[in-house]
Amino acid sequence: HTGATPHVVLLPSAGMGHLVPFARLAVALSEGHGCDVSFAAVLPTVSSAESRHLRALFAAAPAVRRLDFRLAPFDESQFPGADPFFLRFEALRRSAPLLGPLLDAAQASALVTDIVLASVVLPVAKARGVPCYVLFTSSAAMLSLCAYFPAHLDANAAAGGGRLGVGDVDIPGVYRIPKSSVPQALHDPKHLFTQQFVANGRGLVAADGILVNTFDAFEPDAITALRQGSVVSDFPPVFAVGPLQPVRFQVAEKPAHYMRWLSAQPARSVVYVSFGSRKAISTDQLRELAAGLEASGQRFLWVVKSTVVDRDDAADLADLLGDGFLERVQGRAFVTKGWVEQEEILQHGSVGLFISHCGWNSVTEAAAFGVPVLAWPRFGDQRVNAAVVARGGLGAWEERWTWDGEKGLVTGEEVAEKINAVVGNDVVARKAARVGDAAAAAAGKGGTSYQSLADFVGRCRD
Ligand code: BUP
Repeated sequence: HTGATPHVVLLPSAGMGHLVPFARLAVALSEGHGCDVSFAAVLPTVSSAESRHLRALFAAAPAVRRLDFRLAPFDESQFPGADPFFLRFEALRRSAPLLGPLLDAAQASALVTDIVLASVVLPVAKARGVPCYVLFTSSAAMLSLCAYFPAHLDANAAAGGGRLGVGDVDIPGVYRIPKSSVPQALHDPKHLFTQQFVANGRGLVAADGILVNTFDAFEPDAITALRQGSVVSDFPPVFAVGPLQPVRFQVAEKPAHYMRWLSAQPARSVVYVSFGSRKAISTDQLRELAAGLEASGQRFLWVVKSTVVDRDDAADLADLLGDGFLERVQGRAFVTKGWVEQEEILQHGSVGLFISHCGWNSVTEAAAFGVPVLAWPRFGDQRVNAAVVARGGLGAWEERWTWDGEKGLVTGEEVAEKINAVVGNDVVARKAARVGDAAAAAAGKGGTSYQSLADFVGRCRD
């Protein structure tokens, strides 16, 4: 694989939030930039959505080679009650040494590893002389937090005799991330996720470069600060390559039910509601949300997820949402528990607002299609991403709204009021459309993100 065609090996980790951008990167490198691409499939997957996505990727992009990556045995019982995705991150991290032979056999020109594996994979690649890049699957704001967080903890420990822990984080050159937006797990230094996050943050400086699924015009502060070395000095080059374009999967013979329903609704009239695939919602909050959607009087398409892992989801929608709800909203609403093709939904002209948990892929998809977002973040990086939505002009964020019930439930009344304030609001819609135009310009030939990816490929060629 020397000379003109670089061979790039991609190593994603668990969860759709990680698999989706890796699949998009695989296709962009293979079809858009003439690379040989190998894609590590880590088996078994945690969710059935991941299994389906892997199958669909290899069917849609036959040039992308599949590399099966078998994990070392891992005793999960040492982490009772841990999130199944965090457990998989840990199992993958412990299997990093097994990557060595895989890289040797592949004769890779470069490896792109998922951020959650960075600190353990980088040394393996380095030891073999394989350049190693990181794909950061969240916002540049979150990347700046990841890079700066170890220094924040060190400074607080020095100031408070090791007792202070996490506070508001003033990221040099970026902006302040209030303590309430710092991912909850990071407030506990002993948390498995915190240990991984800090190790990866410290390890990042050893990467040959970092790819981020964002674009210059959307997150100028964080991208500039990272590139100038204001966040961490001697930081590796940052390639803002987003929004990565959706993979064109083979089309189903018949459009899905919800797409047919969507096509029968007036332009920009539908509120699309989805809070991602990774965490259950309490029944009480679910019912307030239902009440709010009903009281708003708007049309809506709601994807309800009530379990952590989709394989466990047997609950009945009618039980979940309460007596008579589905009947009362019939006609103006489509409610489903199943997997939907979100990209297709967000591209559809009938959608006028996206109520989102602000998983980063969801944000980039809304940005790509200029759909206004009402941010209702839940956990992890989502509050940091919600701030990007609000700052970047993509939509609104009601910061008081949480999901932990700590500040009490968000009532149906509040939800309805907020929806009606943003849906059909011309100012909101115009600003979001401008973000969509900027996203298209960045990703198009000659745009900042296209050029960044070309620069990355150029380095793999050297
Ligand atoms: Br749910 C759902 N259909 O029904 P995020 C999600 N998606 O296409 P998350 C669907 O999965 P993490 C569905 O378009 C996005 O590309 C969605 O990624 C797609 O959030 C992806 O938005 C989900 O980053 O993952 O699932 O919470 O927490 O790992 O970021």
